[in-house]
Amino acid sequence: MAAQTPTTELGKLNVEDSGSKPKPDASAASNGNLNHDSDESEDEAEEAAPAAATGAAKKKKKKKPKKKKKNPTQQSDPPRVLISQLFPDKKYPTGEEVEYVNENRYRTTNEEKRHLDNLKSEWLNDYRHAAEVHRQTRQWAQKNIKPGQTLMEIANGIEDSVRALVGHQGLEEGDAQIAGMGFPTGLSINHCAAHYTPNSGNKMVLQQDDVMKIDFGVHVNGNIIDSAFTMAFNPRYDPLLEAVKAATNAGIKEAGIDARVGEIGGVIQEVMESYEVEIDGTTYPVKPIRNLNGHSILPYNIHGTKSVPIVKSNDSTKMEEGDVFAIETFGSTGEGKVREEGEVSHYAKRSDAPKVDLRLSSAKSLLNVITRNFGTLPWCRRYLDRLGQDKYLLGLNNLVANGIVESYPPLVDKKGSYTAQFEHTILIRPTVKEVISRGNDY
Ligand SMILES: [Co+2]
Repeated sequence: MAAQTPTTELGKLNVEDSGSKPKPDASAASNGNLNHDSDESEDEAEEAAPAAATGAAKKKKKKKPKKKKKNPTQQSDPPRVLISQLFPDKKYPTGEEVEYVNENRYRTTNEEKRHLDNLKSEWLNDYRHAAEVHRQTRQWAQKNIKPGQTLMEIANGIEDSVRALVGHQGLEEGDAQIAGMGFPTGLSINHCAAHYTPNSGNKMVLQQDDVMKIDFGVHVNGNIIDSAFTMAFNPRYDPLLEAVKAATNAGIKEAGIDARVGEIGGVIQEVMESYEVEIDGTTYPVKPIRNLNGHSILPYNIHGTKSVPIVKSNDSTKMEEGDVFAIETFGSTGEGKVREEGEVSHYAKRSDAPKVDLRLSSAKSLLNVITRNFGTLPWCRRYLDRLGQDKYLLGLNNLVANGIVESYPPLVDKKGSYTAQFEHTILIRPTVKEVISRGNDY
């Protein structure tokens, strides 16, 4: 999930368009169902086979072979098998471990630092668990998302997978805070860079020439994986996607203990600006979106206190041992600057919410629902719908106006421009840097 630069000189921006929310194309059929074949037959074939090999004594007993339901050993399509079942020892795969360099090189083998690592093994395992859910969900999504599908079915496909893989549907109070969505599935298209997800009734359909940023969070015990990628079906966008992927990886490489965030921004900018992309005969420089940032992550709190700019800055804040960061970069063929526009879908209760005596009873009761179900984790309107809430907009807007709930409107660059994003979560461990959400996809 993108962090906005705290400066609010957004008003000065004179990008002259309104109502630029991408419109659904009436001509495209919307029911491109997510197609998947089931591979359930495998287990049965295996169970039927070994009878002949067993001795006579066993044969007698085996008059009425009871069909034993074996635990699945591989993921289904769509993903519905608990990750904890696929890793019966409950040890989840390690992300990409990168050794520190220079004055931090000693850390990799240092006894004291290894001890510090071991003290947090449970936290680390929860984080790796969440990362594996993210990888398996997104790799299924990458295979199955096609033009013609509605954003609604794409978002539901991802969220149904995440909830099934952690085994928490989040329909009872408190359940969504054990494990599940770390924040809503952003499906931001073309000049929209971030924070778009369909609200109920949205009929938008993914188009062949769209560039879609897919940014979703998975958490286990409040440890949030924030990781995003970009999908396009027209190869003309490849250089744009390459630029942003390379810039994100450059930022990840620069990150480490005592690294200054402003300098990381400079490296990201340099890599991103070394690319250009030709679209319809016009060549565009790839610009970093300068008012979007990476950010630190805290338990149950997607935007921690530190920012990681994606352009050079004199912010000398340092990364420290124990920090968790979302390194995300955005590239654009437009202004390289976003502003808020369109209907809000993403919200979160502020961790520093003031104690306000709410006069509006609908706001009071909605706040209870939010607190009990999501705490300070971000959510979207669809999540209220699935809890059976309705007619909540007045109360919701009242909570936003009172500074209790923060709204995250869609963030857009100039109409007609294209934006891309790649993002990973990294752990600044005592011994190594772990790119925990790394996969063989990105
Ligand atoms: Co983020």
